[in-house]
Amino acid sequence: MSSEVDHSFRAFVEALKSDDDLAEINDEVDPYLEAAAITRLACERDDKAPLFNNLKGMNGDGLFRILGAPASLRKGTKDRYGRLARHLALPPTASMREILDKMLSASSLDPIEPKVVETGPVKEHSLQGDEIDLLSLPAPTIHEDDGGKYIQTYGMHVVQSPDGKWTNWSIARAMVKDKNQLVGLVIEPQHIWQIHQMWKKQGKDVPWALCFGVPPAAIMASSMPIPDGVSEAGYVGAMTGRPLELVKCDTNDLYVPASSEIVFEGTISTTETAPEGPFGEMHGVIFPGDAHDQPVYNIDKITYRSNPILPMSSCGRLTDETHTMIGALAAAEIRKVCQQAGLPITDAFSPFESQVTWVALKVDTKKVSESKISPEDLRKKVGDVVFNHKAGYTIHRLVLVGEDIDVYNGKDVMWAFSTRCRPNADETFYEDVRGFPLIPYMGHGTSSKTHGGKVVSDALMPSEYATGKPDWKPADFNTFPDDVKSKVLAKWESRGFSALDN
Ligand code: 4VP
Repeated sequence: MSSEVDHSFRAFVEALKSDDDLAEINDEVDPYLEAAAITRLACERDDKAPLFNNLKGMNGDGLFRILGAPASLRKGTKDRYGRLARHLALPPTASMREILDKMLSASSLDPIEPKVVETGPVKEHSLQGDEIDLLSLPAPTIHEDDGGKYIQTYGMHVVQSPDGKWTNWSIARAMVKDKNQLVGLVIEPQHIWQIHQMWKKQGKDVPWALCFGVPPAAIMASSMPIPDGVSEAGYVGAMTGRPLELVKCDTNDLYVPASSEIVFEGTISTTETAPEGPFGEMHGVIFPGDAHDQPVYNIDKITYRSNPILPMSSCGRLTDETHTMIGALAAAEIRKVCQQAGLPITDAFSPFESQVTWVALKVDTKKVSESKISPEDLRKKVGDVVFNHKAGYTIHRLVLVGEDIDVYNGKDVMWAFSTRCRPNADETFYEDVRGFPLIPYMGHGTSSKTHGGKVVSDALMPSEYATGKPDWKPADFNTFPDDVKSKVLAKWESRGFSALDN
């Protein structure tokens, strides 16, 4: 690594430590629910990321430790997104807009292809054949009703199209099925599903690797719905400005980050399926007993560094990686897709308060008023673009908001939606588009599990369409006269109120 910045997962864990954002736990913790429960409470309280150094059942090489809540929130107002920022080597005070701009920056740059190196820390240890026994490793049980031990919540799957032109990196959940097998979700329209279909048509299993503890910029890209056919490795290289270092797998022709903590090498079956799930998911619930057949993953070899760390998302109710990453990164891609389609959208974010089922879109109301577009036409243009695009797959409500609304502030978005969007009259519904079956009202609701249930909700007021400006003033502190505000603020704390900067 010499004098260059170390982009490894291990360096990321060190950065959390130096930010005082790591709770190192050295007494023995049970991977059966206990580690997940600690992580869950940390997520629900925006507390530090727990690093479990002493897991019951670890093997002699320290296989493995667990880092919980790798990309959840911090308590502070100034460094709320510090853990995400550290994924991208940004200052911990980076705003969500700065984080998402960094993630989008690579979309307009030439890819920087990865560099192949001979070896790396991930090759320090290995297990093969009968030595592999996932049942004896401390794979976490994350929720009591989960269908299995979800060892894979934050690892990066590596698969390649049969022609070798597209190497896709993604996160998709998977649980332990047997000594050397996983079973996991491979669902349409995800890229891992698209590539699985290609191999299936050829009558072959999918060469596969699963890498835990990858460079954090890579896991961010793996969570983002970047366009079909774009390889995340080159995208990450462009984003960070330098090539990622990869090593070849020992048992197939795929390449994996050399600094990975743990790598599983093998295949995804295109013929064998097994019951998968249920799993306490990103929408904050689990339906006990709800298992479905999904492809089996076969593991031929495991390689790992000394004392490796398995990252884990104890996902569910707010706020964890499934919200900070799946929601936020879909919103970023939706912003880009809207802009590429020529729509007057300047910003996008998925409010946590919607359990990341909504995206608020900030509209350039000046442009809208100049164009004289009608509300109906604007809603339809936006809905047609987003709901027919893969980037909009997980999102069921788009809320159009004006310039006074900060889309990154859930209170602002809820205020606008609740008071400016008249139910039905200001909405355009979509029933003939792909829906997200994981949302409880889809997969376990009253109508189609896979289609519809989407809406564009217009929280722009008539004056914004006519003149580009509000014809109202908010009733809030900020709109008081400056001299009154200064007087109030000057004596705020001396009057016994809490400090203003938190
Ligand atoms: C982003 C899609 C998604 C699909 C499956 C899952 O378990 C979580 C998210």
